[in-house]
Amino acid sequence: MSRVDLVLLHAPSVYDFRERSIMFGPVSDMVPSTPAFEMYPLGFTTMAEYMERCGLKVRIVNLAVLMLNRKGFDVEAAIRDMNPVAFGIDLHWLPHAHGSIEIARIVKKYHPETPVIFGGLSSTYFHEQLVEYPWVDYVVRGDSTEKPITQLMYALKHNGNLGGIPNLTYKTREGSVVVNPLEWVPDDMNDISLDYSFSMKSVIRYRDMASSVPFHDWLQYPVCASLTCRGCTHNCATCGGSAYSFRTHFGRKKVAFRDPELLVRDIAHVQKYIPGPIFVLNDFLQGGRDYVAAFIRGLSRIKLRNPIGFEFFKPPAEEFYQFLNEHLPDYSVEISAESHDDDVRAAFGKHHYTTAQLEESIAAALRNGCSRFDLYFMTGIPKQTAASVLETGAYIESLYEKVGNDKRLLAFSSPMAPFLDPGSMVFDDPAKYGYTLRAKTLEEHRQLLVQPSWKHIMNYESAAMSRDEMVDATYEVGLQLNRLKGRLGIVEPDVVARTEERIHEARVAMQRIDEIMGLGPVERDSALGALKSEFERLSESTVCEKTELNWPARATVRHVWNVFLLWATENLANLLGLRRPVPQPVVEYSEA
Ligand code: B12
Ligand code: SF4
Repeated sequence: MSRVDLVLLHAPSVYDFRERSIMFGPVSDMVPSTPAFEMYPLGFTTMAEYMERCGLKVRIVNLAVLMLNRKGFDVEAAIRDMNPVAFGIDLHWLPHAHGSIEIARIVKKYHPETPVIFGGLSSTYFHEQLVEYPWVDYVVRGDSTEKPITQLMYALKHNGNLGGIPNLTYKTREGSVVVNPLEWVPDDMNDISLDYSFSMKSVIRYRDMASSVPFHDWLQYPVCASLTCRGCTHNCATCGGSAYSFRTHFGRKKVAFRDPELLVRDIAHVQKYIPGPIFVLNDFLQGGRDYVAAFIRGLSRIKLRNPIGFEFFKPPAEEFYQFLNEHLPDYSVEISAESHDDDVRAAFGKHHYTTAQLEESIAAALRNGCSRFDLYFMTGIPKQTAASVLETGAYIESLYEKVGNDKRLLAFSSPMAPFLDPGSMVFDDPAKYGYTLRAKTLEEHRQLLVQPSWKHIMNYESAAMSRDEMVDATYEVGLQLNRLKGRLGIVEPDVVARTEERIHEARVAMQRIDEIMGLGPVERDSALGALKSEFERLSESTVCEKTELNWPARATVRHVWNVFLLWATENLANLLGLRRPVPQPVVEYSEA
């Protein structure tokens, strides 16, 4: 097999999480990942698919999943045995600040001459600090790097000129840092593709399923994402993906949409091979009436059978749910209301709807065939006090009463943790929103990540609620919701009992860590080390069972047959040395 051009590596949040004793807490309870945050960015798939179309060979290696799945997996040996033209590492989510930089160090240890390229939103925000690390050569900035990274790869392979590559930050041989303009910010998402058959072909080609699964339990719960747009029209104060953040730090002045026909094509591909639910990320209602109609009618045209879920940034009206119900056999909805209190939600930046409007929308969805309505709340947001958080349980109980205790409604609450997003309005001006930052630089965040508990790791403190209050309120709401779901028969009694027990134990463990922090360094390390397995057990599915988040999936003979066909054609192509010709996007580069 010919040499791979680019290996994209995804690190765990904390590199040596298997050895360290850290109580990560409920930081990843609302996402499919474990606290290692093993899910790689969707952008790995869009970049890899684009580069392959341009004739480059790209491989995704999810080191975090490999480390989770195999206790003895030797990261250094695996990296040593790779030999690509360049390595790419994501530092998209700031919680990877420790793992990503450590992986870069290991890459340079075994391959000192091989270029190391970073990218992602956090890399963009901290690009100048990032290239100061001796193990990082390039940062490709921005939210759309498919084209600039292809240009960079051409330049690296053919000794091309780096000066003309947009969005690139790099170190010269003499060690000075060059920052090219952030000019590549496309107005639409039509040149790229979130094509899951690309990932499947890659599994077949490298005979390696374990390296490219998106997260730990993906094979049990094969959820797929569909992306309507890049950017956001809203301005939530703590969000690093807000309109403000995109404008100020990522060069994006307006939201870039994917053409609805292309979106439908992406989803048709998923439905061919994968039985899992499809989650449409980023509220497509932001695209306007015509966009919405074209997308939903398109899904009806392909006779979508997979369950499909939509995220909405504000509660839709009844006519819209009627429209969904007419066209889709199985749809679900997700809204992050953050707080039941209108003032708190408004302070967060979601002043565009009230709790009363939200309630009307939930009732309308449930009347119009919605399979499931997930409602999310968050602790740690502006103006939110512990007392306000503690009202959540009673509020949700009253909400259930209003919808006749309908079990299709599922409410969750989680903390804003471990970090307040870099590049958010609060991060950039904390005092204005009543916050103090406990870390500002990339290195400070890297150090925070190896603190003993999520309370010590958090990068902020709100004037309205101390970190101790926040930890306590988070666990208390977890208990309230767990008991409520038990009473309503939404969660089985044995699961309710297990969750209750886990939350109690987690609270005790947090107190124990505070006591341990009062000891001298040697006793402290040994006392924390003794609690390692306890911490691991109490940091997964803490405030609810992760499976509660899952939508149903059903595999059919048709999926098995289509995967077999793909396997057969891909293997034949590999055997005969054929790579099917594909249209090449125009990517220019200049000789040095
Ligand atoms: C979709 C989404 C998710 C999905 C993730 C799907 C996925 N696998 O990517 C879910 C819901 C699971 C999720 C989870 C989380 N998310 Co999120 N998410 C988003 C959202 C809404 C959209 C992202 C998107 O559209 N991506 C588009 C795809 C195609 O591009 P991409 O993946 O970003 O990749 C491109 C670039 O970033 C860059 N790039 C990325 N990696 C690399 C690597 C290299 C080498 C290069 C060159 C380039 C590069 O190039 C790519 C191609 O153009 C944004 C908010 C927003 N408005 O943008 C938040 C956002 C990215 N998420 C955020 C956070 C904090 C999280 C969590 C940590 C929350 C938590 N505590 O659980 C987790 C982490 C999950 C994990 N790793 O396990 C923050 C990140 C802030 C920060 N800088 O740290 C954001 C900005 C806002 C927010 N608070 O939600 N998230
Ligand atoms: S949290 Fe707010 S600003 Fe951030 S992506 Fe969601 S709606 Fe947009």
